Amino acid sequence: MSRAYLGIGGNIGNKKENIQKAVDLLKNHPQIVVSAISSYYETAPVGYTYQDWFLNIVVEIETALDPYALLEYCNDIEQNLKRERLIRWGPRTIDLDILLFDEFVFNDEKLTIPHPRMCERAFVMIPLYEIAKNLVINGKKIEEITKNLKEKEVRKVENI
Ligand code: GSY
Repeated sequence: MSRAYLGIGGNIGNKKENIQKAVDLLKNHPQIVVSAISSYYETAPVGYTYQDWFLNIVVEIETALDPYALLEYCNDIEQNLKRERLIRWGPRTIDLDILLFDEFVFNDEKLTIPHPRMCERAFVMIPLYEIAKNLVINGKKIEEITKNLKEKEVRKVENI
């Protein structure tokens, strides 16, 4: 079994319901066990800033799938939830990103692991740190990476 971390988020429609449906679809797969789920976070948009705030979480899974099969299943979930994404970096119904997959480091035309922009993104690192305090990413402790990110643009939602 492998351990992987996925970032999930969206900013179109019912954000919480879309994230919950994505988590349920992960749980439905016979070769995936969802082992930890972060809190929900309201997060300022990164990339294209003239759009609504996102709702984001990070989940930890145990899986017998290989990274490409996992990527395909994540894409299926996005299709299943009728993902809308009108412009690159722009608003979207749901997005599932593979952040980490065991200790793998690789990069090809389909998949880059660790996710290439994850360490700059508070909306990824803050929920990830909540559920995985001892990770080392690209040789750096998660604690160090996370403390340099702007927490003010990422608000943990207490009652959702
Ligand atoms: O890569 C994920 C999609 N995305 C997000 C997101 O999930 N949250 C925030 N806050 N900004 C984002 N920009 C993009 S692109």
